[in-house]
Amino acid sequence: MRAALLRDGSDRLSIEDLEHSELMAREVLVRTAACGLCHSDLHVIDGTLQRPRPHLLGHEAAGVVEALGTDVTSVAMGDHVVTCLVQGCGSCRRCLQGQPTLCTDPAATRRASALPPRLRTLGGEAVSVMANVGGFTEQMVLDERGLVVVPDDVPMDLAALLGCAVVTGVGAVFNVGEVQAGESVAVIGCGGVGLNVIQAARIAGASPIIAVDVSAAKLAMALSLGATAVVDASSTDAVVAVRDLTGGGVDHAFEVIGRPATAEQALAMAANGCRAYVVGVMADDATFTVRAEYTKRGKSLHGVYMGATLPHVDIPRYVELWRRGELDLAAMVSRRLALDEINDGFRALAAGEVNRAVVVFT
Ligand code: CND
Ligand code: ZN
Repeated sequence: MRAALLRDGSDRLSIEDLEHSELMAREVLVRTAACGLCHSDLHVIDGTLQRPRPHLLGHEAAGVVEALGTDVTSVAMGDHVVTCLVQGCGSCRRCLQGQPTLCTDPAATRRASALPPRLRTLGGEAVSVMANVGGFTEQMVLDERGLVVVPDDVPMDLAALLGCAVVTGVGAVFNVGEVQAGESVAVIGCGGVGLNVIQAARIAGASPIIAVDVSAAKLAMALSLGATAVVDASSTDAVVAVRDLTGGGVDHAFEVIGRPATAEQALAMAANGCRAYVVGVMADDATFTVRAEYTKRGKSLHGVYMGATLPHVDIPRYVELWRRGELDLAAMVSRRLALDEINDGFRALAAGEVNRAVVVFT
């Protein structure tokens, strides 16, 4: 099967053939239909996140079930499925508390960490896999716990977004922020994930919803998806602007870029007693400063991983919001590409040209 691989010494993906070893008991072979390009993939390409290479990127995919391991019970042949980055073991303390995004044994479902390696190039090299998904390939093998079945009428290129951009952005608002009607929200970074934070804030009834970005096109998109005010951070001090618009700060400030400076901005934008959230991903050893003053002012900082999602609960809810016209998935996809156009897709993502670009397999 063809796949886009990230190799040592390169920031471009090469199209190569890979092979899976045979299915383990709880594994499922999925024919990939679509896989979105996320900035987290770019973080691996640019070295912000270190992963063993050769590496198969892509963690926001949808496809059709094509074969089943002997013990699989939760999906059937022909089912349309969305992949989950969150694949809790189901038995550690965090999973039992309903927080699989904080699972302490994520290797339980991790084919890539199995020995001998389960995914190889035709030359026999072991290939590691992004977030236990690895969607930039014609066929994926996933543990059944890492798949959510979706109705057949959800277009596959839109369904793919449910796997990351939607669960991360909407989950940050619903599951972590628990944003209430009438509360004020600022969103710094209005890309694929940030636009979903904005949509969820609108669905929750937040007001005002202030979108902050450096791109005029992203700010226009933010307005069309629910922002009530915009701040162009390329020409304005975003903290001053947000504090002015809200008379001293917002109830919820979401950082959705993955930069220390904008994480500090989120804390500065939060009103006294209110909360900042870091949704964006930074290098593990990146640091940023928390002014001691904020502790006196009762501010708090929340890390958000994968929108604290319970994929099997949340993804069906988000499908329902899409069906009712409340969650706009179509507007999120600005570009569809073939697998061998993937490097241009990542160039466009890095340049801020797309909300989401999605690889569509024929
Ligand atoms: P994308 O590149 O689509 O969006 C980033 C946005 O930030 C763009 O619209 C930029 O124009 C904007 N931007 C850049 N610099 C600034 C600035 N200084 N001030 C204001 N705006 C700026 O990225 P994405 O939406 O795919 O991902 C965003 C982050 O979320 C990224 O760090 C990614 O790794 C992370 C993420 C986290 C998780 C999770 O589970 N926590 C899952 N997926 C993605
Ligand atoms: Zn992602």
